[in-house]
Amino acid sequence: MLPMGQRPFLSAGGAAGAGAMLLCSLTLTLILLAVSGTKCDVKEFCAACSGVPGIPGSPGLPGRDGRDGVKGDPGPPGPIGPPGGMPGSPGHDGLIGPPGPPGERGDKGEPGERGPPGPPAYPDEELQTTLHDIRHQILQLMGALSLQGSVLAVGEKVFSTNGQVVDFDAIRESCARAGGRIAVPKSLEENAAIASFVTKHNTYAYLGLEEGPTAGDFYYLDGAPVNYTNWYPGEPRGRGKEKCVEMYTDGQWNDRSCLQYRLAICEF
Ligand SMILES: [Ca+2]
Repeated sequence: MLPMGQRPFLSAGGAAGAGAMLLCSLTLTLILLAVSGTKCDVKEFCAACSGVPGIPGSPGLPGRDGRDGVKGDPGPPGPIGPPGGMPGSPGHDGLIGPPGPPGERGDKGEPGERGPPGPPAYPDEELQTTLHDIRHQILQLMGALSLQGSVLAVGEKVFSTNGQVVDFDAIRESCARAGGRIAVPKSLEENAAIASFVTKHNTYAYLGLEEGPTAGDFYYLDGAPVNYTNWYPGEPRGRGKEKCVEMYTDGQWNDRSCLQYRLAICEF
């Protein structure tokens, strides 16, 4: 077989074009230089045979995304939104506050229902019976004495007379022996009760009063000053010589000697 480079040469002997003749001559020259051992300067060869520019290639595929950039600054606040949003749910109760000042006193309420009866003050039946009997006996005696006109009860006092007419000391002794003292009125009512005895017996009566060191000053037998008097007009005028006091039948008083005989009236 012949070398490939020899075929264009052999065909040149035919009817080839002028352009083909030029290209083939250049190729032949390169072949000859290579066979003969002559060094070929590539640079000189390339500069000499710069060809026609080729057709531009089609665009390549898009490249990969680059790395994320640096975070930018925050933007300005947006405009306030329109009102009318739904109200939120109620919050929790707060702490209990301090107690307030006391209120005004209210009106008095209606009385409650009566409670059940309590136990007796003295549950001792025997004692109760005794007290009942004593009360009954006292009422019996008061009734009997009142019928005789010798006892009068005024308030907490009981006045009584035995009808005897004796001097002051005898009356004082008789009353003390009976457990009482000679009667002395300390009010209008008591004076009237004593006066009723005096009127009934139609005689004067001594009262439980004594003249003190100063003439005209009379005291109760326990030394207390007199707080009620019913002197007859002008009395007392004994000027220290009438140490006792008698009651007239009209209930008025007169200072008098203690040695007269007067009705004995005691008080209990
Ligand atoms: Ca007198």
